[in-house]
Amino acid sequence: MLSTQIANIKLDGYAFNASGINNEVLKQLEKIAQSDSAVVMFKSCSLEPRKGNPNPKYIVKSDLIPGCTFNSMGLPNKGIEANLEFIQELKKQTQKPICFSTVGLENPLQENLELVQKVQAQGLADLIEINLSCPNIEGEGILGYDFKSLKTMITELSQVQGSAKIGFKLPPYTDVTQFSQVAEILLNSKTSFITSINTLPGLVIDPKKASTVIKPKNGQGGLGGDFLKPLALYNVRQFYERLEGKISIIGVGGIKNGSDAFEFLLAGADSVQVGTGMAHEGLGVFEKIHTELSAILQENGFGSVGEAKGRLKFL
Ligand code: RRO
Repeated sequence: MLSTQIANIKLDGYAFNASGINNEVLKQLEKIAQSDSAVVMFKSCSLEPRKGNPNPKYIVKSDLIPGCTFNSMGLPNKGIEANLEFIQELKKQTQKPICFSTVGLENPLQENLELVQKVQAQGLADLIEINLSCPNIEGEGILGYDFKSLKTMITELSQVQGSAKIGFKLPPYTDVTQFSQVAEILLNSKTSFITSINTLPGLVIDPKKASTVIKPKNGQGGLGGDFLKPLALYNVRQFYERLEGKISIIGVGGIKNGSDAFEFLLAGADSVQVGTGMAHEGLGVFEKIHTELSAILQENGFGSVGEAKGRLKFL
């Protein structure tokens, strides 16, 4: 049986569901709890319920982007009050750690503060992933690229201590100066974990129709899946080299089998999340990843996840 830890929270398994894929309502969350996912991860939640962007807003599979998904969901979610009830129900049904997810819109700091305080006051969640990287809010930039706001958000929000450890979901970064700046902010805060990376902003065009493929934001959205894996591995490794083992790292981007998960483990990820892999293969993907990863660890002479973590070889 594989096990790992995120900020001292023990996980039975290494992989769990990424936010945003079939985890918006209680029925879907219950199915995740019953699967081999190591954590029950929630859809990012705002203070008020939201319907999200106009359709079509989600491409699950297309030859235009093999192995990928593309979305501009626009944060559909049931709002904080309903989501707190979902946590309460799930706690009766599962021992698995629960990772809540919060997002702020017009006033991200204030709204996230209120959300995190409500979750901490309830005292049932194990982890809170604060989403600083949604690419799909009309008229708004990605918070994680505005380093001044990022510093304030990470510093203030990581201080709201309670039953849940606080972490941040980050956008894909591409330059060493970005990793250094973000790592410094994180190390000077009370952050327990990061999740790296969110979807990559992009534009998908269907040449046969000379058209975009989704409606919101003139066809721009977030790309997930196969195309992301090298970028996600790069992000995990860059943070692993800078965070001195003080902040746990959850890798996400293009993981669909045990070999992919092993690559993230070698890069330094404490755990991984699966989004597109779950959209394409369903909840069975977690058992598959765990079975395959166990075999790979054994073949390579590693007795545990911890033994292999970060043990990437260089030429
Ligand atoms: O709901 C979304 O449009 C969405 C979010 Br909040 C996010 O963080 N990442 C993404 O690809 N879509």
